[in-house]
Amino acid sequence: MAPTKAVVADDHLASPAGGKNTPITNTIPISNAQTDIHGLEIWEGTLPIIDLGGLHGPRRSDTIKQLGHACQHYGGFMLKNHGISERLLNGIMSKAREFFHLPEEERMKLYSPDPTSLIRLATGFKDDNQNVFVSRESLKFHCHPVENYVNLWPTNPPSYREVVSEYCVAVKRAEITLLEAVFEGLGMERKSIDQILDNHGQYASLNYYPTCDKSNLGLTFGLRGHTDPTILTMLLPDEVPGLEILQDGDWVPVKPIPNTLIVHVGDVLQGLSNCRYKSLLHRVIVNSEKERLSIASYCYPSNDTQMGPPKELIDDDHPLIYKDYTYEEFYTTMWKQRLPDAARLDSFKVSAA
Ligand SMILES: O=C(O)CCC(=O)C(=O)O
Ligand SMILES: [Fe+2]
Repeated sequence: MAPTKAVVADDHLASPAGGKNTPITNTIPISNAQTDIHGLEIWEGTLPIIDLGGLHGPRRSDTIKQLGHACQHYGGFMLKNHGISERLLNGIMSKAREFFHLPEEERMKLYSPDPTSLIRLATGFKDDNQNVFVSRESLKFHCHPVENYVNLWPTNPPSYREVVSEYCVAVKRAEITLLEAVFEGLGMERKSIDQILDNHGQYASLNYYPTCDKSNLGLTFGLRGHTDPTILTMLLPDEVPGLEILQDGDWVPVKPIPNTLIVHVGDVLQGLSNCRYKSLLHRVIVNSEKERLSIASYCYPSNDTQMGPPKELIDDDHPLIYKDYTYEEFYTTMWKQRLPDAARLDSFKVSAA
């Protein structure tokens, strides 16, 4: 079956150490971490820090439990020891920066308003209803399997295709390792990811947030509050803060940790887990001094994947919340309703029938 052509809304919207990637460890001491009641290390009061390396060895079952707690209580986590080398993290960030610093007419060659395009540049826009400007410019593209798409990618800046493909493959590897652990933690029958998610895909977005004039800061967002219509989103931020998550009714900033990814639970995992895990509501704010970049990798299942929760997750304490629906039905509905967040799943609730 052909891979799904997922549509990711504009305004929503390893095995570590495999292959030639050298595993990295955080050399910067994580001094602002505290511990929560589950014993998880929490970064600056925001998200737990998970060590992906813990899945390979005697700490595997503890790490799987930590992952489960993180997805259940926080909707996301900071991921260290993900197996993607520092060279590659810096490499993709530089390529993204070079791309967004190309002249506008060069970037605009990739512009398309069609969300089903296999690659497209999306620009900032004004939302007249809410009288706000959403300033993110992004280059979005399908990337798994990479050889099916790489020929559509820009050749300018030089080496763009090489570096971006290497990153996409490496982040996908980390994603699969994580997902296997997440599904195991949910107590789902041990099946391969391919069996659960069929011909799953990957979609990436290089995100660019220009600086904003001080006088317009109050009316400008990088991205408005949203959840991602994905299973998981793996986000590589640069060093400039800007991402905020909604926790207990407040927007709290997530400060980046060098060489560390930020992972969001997406709507699809909320549905698959019968709501044990909640998708993370997040937004991006801008500032007047420094541009910001981030690289998002979105993992989504094939069009035909049945998105209802598996039977192992249903019992008297956990009655069925979502009926069976396919991923195609989910994103078609999302696109039609243009709902910004996990409310997109509401029409698939058993009680909505
Ligand atoms: O740039 C960020 O920190 C977040 C990007 C994001 O939310 C997305 O691409 O869905
Ligand atoms: Fe997002």
